[in-house]
Amino acid sequence: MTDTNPTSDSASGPSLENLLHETRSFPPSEEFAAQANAKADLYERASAGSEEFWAEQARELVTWKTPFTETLDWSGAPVARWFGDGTLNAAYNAVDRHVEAGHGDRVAIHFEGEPGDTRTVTYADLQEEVSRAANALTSLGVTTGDRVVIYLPMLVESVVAMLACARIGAPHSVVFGGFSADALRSRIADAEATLVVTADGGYRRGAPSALKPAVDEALAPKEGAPETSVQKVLVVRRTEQDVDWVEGRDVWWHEALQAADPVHEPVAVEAEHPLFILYTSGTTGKPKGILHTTGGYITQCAYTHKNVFDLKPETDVYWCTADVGWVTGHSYVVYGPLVNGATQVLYEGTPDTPHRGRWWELIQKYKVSILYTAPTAIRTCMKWGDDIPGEFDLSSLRVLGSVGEPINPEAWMWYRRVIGGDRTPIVDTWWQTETGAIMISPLPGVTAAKPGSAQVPLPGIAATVVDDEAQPVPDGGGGYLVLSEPWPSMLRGIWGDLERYKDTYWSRFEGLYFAGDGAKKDEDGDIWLLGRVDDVMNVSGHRLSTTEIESALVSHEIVAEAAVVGAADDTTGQAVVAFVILRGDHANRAATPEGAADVQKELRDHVGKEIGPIAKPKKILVVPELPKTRSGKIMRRLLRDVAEDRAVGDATTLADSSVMDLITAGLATPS
Ligand code: 6R9
Repeated sequence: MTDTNPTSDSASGPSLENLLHETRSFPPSEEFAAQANAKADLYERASAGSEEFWAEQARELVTWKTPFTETLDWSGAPVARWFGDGTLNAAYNAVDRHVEAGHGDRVAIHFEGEPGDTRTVTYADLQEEVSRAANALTSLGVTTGDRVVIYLPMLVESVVAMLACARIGAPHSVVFGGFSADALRSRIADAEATLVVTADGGYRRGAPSALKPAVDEALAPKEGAPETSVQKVLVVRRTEQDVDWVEGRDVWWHEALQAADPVHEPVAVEAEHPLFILYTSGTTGKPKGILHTTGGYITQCAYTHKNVFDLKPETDVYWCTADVGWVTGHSYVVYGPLVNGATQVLYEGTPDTPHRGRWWELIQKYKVSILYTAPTAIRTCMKWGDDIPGEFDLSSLRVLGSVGEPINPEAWMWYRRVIGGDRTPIVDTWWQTETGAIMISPLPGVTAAKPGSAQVPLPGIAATVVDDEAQPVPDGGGGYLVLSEPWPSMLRGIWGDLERYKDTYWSRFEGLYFAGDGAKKDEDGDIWLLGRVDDVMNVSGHRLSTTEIESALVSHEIVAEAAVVGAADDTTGQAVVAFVILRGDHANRAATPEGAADVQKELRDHVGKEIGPIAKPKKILVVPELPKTRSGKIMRRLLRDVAEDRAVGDATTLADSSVMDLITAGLATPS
């Protein structure tokens, strides 16, 4: 029951067939391949010796203050040192050098606020603003090595604050703007931050939503909690809501920047100087502060951003919809695109404000050519219907990316057909907060894409699937995803807890990084991600992947979204329980008990047909929404509570905490 080994015989049995027999294949068009940054020879160049390959990338894509002479020092494994004797500054690389190269007038950021206000920020503007902010931080007492917590909505200031920290060598720790005061307090305490950057509020779903009260609460004395390390709070004015003010502690961002010198000399730091700490939830309650350093991290961000998205900085308009509170926002809103000198869109709000076509309208308006988003967003748009994107001109798009969870083949096909006009390559990119940058992904001008599979490790990356004994599985086999060689943007540890770092990632298999994801290799050797190992269910001794049953459900025409959990079951160990959102009018069908029973039967039979009778959900619950984190991951833990008839656990990290009420209220009526 608790055995989550996805490698036993049953895993390779009929249950995975529908995923692994994907026969659709989308090779790049000749025109695309001919103009692509990455050609097939990149794989050969990388395998010729990955250390030299990475050194080459680091020299080509990054400007060093002191060039490095040593590439990798792995003698302190599992803590790597990359480019250890080099010095550089990440903000200089992201901003100043583009201005020095004559690109000061290039737009860095097209900002679009949710209410429709806009701001165009060139690289020269960004240089001035980041310099002022760096001087302001310094005058507020922040020095190299001090930690700064950033708790902001998606604003230009969020990017500026991160780069200002990088400019003075003060590691930032961005806490997602929707996290609670308690979550903020524990992260501030763990990082021992001395300054917090926040805002009065931000716009969300058409209304101002306050932010500063959470900071006030997080910093207020609390019984049993240590006294806060925070000396100053810098407050961006966005919504002009009334805020409480602590004299001597709180400072307006605009006043501090106005008073600051617009010129600032970036601090050259060692390649291994901490750039940021980003907290992710672990299996225990205490969040893990994932530590990233400077040289290797920006090298791999720039390398992947250039090759996976085929970025042409002079002509592309890039848009990654992730929030900066998530690692995707760090690597693919801030460091990757800016180090590469890209022009990008930054959007503050939600995709359905004021209407469900907002994203597509933005793509039309800014002629976005590269879009990077998450499967959950794609499935949501799919649910809203084809005619909404159909109203807009999306012909500027030329590359589409996906990240965050496995993308079901049907959602992949929809993304390509409806958003990509049946024309654009799709890159399904696998990586983690811990890996810092993309690790497994097709190359858009090289790889024939296969819907639903992240496919191949990038040139320079060593990823494979192993069994319980750490042996690589043959094609067709399943097991655990591991990384077998160090990579430049790998985490350098968990902040303040080296043992936990070793335990979590390096103790499962000797000498291999254990990612925590189940994976399969198909007959072509392509990698399929099957979700977290703890999302693998065991029903009557049969190994079933949540992802796979979800894909089967979503492939039925009446289903828009599905989430599957394994609920404890006296007889079968675990039982499959599915939560589904029906498409459009079909939702009405489930409104009566008879209708709901019909829908259930139809879907159970469908899963039985697609995967096999063993995978048929024991229960199928029709719901209006699914509980998701801000980064778009379904919180199966909460659904498991519902499935097992327990009180619903802590829902504070949900993007919308009212969703659980909606779900449980709907289920209270007999169906
Ligand atoms: C970047 C990011 C990491 C976990 C990872 C895996 C899942 C991410 C995926 C994917 C299948 C993909 N994941 N990308 N699964 N296909 N293309 O999401 O980082 O928030 O740390 O999550 O997300 O389970 O282990 P993070």
